[in-house]
Amino acid sequence: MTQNRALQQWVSEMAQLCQPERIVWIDGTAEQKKVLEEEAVASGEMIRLDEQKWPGCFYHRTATNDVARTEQLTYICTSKKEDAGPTNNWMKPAEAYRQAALYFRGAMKGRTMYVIPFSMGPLGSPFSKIGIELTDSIYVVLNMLIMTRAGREILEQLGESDNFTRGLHSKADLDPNRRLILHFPEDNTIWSVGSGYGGNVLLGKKCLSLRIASWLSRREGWLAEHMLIMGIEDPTGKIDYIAAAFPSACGKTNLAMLIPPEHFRAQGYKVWTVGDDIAWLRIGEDGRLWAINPETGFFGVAPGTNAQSNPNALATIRRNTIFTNVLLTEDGDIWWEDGEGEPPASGIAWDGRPWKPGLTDDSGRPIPGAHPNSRFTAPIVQCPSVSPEWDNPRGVPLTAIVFGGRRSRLAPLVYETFSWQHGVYVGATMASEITAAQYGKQGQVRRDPMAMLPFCGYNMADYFHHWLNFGKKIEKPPKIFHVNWFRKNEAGDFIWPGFGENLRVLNWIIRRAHNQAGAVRTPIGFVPAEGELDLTNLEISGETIEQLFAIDPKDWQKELAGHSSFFAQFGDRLPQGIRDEYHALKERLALERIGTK
Ligand code: GTP
Ligand code: SPV
Ligand code: MN
Repeated sequence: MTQNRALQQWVSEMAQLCQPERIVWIDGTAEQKKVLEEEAVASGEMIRLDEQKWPGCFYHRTATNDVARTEQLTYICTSKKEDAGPTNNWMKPAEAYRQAALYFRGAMKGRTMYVIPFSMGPLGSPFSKIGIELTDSIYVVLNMLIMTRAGREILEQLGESDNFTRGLHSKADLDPNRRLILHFPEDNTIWSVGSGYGGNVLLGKKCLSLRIASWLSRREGWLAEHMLIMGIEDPTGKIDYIAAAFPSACGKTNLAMLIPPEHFRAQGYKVWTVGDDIAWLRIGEDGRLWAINPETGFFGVAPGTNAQSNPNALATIRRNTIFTNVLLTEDGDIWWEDGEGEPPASGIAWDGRPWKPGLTDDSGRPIPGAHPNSRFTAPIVQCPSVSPEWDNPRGVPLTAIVFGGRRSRLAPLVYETFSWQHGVYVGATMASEITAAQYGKQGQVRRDPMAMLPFCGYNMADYFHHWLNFGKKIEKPPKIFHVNWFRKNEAGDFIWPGFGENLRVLNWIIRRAHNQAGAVRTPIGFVPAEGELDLTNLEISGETIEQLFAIDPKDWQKELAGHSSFFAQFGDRLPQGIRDEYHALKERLALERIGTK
């Protein structure tokens, strides 16, 4: 399918290593997709769902030990350890290739190796990057066909160039002891072996569009970020775009598809979805910051998705969607916790075991039918709120950047940073409670700078430096904010209603960015002045609002100490701008009487 010698040679070398029975090139046609679906159903890799209820939809179950990204097996393999930095696992490239080759050798015997040419970003956009993924998983192929622009036209675009990311993936024997997710930024190469789960194996997503892209973006002068992109249209028809970085399973998909509360809808406010997970940011000729979503689909968290929380997601996944690790019923229907309707009387849980409502484990906790990190893969064009600009090769211009995390305490509902440099500091000190999207102790707070801890493909200190420098080059930089939808009361309940109501906060953010809203200065940033956050028709007490904006001096002193110990690991490499902001915050906390608002 190609005359590209570099590509041909690489495919043939990888085939020699993995020894597949045959090689199939993915051409992006509907006919080929249909054949692959039938093959996957015949082999049991996928189950076709009820055609009436779920047209064009499939079900897939991953191995029970393979249901989230495995950060402890994810490596950045650079010649020098310092280039990967203290927050990444590191291996010498030669050693990493050697070890993974042991697992890849002969791993595709009796299997087909699929060659997927794909583009992250619209074909021909200056933003875009081409990758080729070799994989022995039809599930991966079918997901990549939803998540990326894939097929013959990518090869035409590539021509004779050898400028493409080389991605090799094999499920091998799905043995967690023989599993590695390796990135070789110096070689523009990704090797993933022993897993079949999303973020580990859909190589265009986190591996290319964040880890490899972040490395490239530093050299080429742009930013690759773990951010949603959305447009907010006001009653006059003006659209403001924002990009927001929240850690995994902290609300990006939900915010990107938000439906305005009635009070705003009636006035004519609309929300437009551009992307829900990844943003590539470049400075435009007009001096503004422009963003594209390099993907073409959503790989979203299923549990919690219902008509109340996210009707747009629900409408998006009605057809042509792949469901992974949710609950399956005998008659080809599916269900998940906090989804639509009552749970079915019985079904098969994500782990393949029989399930019925009310099952509990030894300690009396309910056993979920769907895995908490179960997911849907659906085309963005099916989303009712998809922005007409979603695949504009120029991207969309940003009014604001928003950082946020899952903090039961500490961080107020929203605050505005004092400057780009302060904004970078706030991003760099982001923290969040661990969720089911990664293996680890759930609920524990960890630092997750810019939501990129697991995704930054180089030394995080250099990444902060790149952010600081980058800001100096933007003539009209977006303002930077921090939000927290997840504050809890003593009883452990969320005190902010969240979801659609989050528009109230975005509305203040946009008005602030245009100097049209009042604010009060606190040591950590600006918070909305009395009456500036539009709470019309929201049943929320004054006391709760006070709790939402409380800035507790004791908590913030502890937080400051946390910043300091987090930064210590970077030693001399930590940029001066970050040190300056640390001292400035320390001083503000010491000097100013803390006002709660
Ligand atoms: P990744 O795909 O892992 O990067 O996650 P994400 O950031 O897109 O998170 P997503 O929108 O899928 O939300 C994850 C979980 O957070 C779901 O269970 C949601 O129901 C919940 N959630 C999202 N927004 C809110 C909110 O405003 N308030 C509360 N309390 N929960 C929310
Ligand atoms: C995340 O964990 O941030 C995801 C899902 O978006 S995965 O693609 O698996 O990384
Ligand atoms: Mn994500």
